[in-house]
Amino acid sequence: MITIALSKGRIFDETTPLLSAAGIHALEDPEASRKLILPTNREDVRLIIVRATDVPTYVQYGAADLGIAGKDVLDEHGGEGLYQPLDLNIARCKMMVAVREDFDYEASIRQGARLKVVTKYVKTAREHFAAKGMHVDLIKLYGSMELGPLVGLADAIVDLVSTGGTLRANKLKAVEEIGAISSRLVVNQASYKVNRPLLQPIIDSFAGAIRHD
Ligand code: PRT
Ligand code: MG
Repeated sequence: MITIALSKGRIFDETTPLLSAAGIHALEDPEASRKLILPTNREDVRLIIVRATDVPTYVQYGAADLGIAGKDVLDEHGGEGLYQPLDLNIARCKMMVAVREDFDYEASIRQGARLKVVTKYVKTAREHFAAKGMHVDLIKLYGSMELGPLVGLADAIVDLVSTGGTLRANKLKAVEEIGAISSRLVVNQASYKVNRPLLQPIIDSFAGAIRHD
């Protein structure tokens, strides 16, 4: 039995065509079902629905053979025990630094100000500012980072941006790009060795269905 770990929402939606290419179809819609284990048309393949940030953990410990997770999530996890054969080019966005529209980020850097930064991506943020030689105080949040600068919790946020609509709606502006983000296929390294005859055709089908645009 092959177990594939996925999160609901954009990753599930954008993975559906890749699964189809491998001849795998979920028998239930995860948005409608409360089931956490979804059977598929293939008796030897099941899907498990987990939080996006938990996907690498399920795969690392072998509770799932395959998983699909954002580069943002994998960078924070560290990727231990994971083989990452494919960039699936789905759920694309950018990791950005953003501040209030009325905040002069460049000037405060020039003045050597010690910025307060809220983020759910503490490792990514720490590495980014360290590489720039900036001293910042990082404050970990679990969501709605955009609120931080509006209520005086922080000067800046490190978060994902896709359309930019959330920043605009909250009178924030992006001031620095940390990197491009997309979702990757991750494979449990031990499972890959043992189950390669079953896994490789799925990986190859995914590879053939990646959209390069
Ligand atoms: O939402 P939940 O708390 O359950 O978990 P999650 O946010 O970890 O999962 P989900 O499904 O929202 O995101 C899964 C993956 O999608 C992330 O790990 C990213 O790799 C990828 N992704 C792509 C995004 C976005 N685009 C994105 N725009 N994840 C989050 N966002 C958020 C962003 O954090 C911000 O709050 O959307 C908002 C900005 O969007 P725009 O379009 O307004 O710019
Ligand atoms: Mg989300």
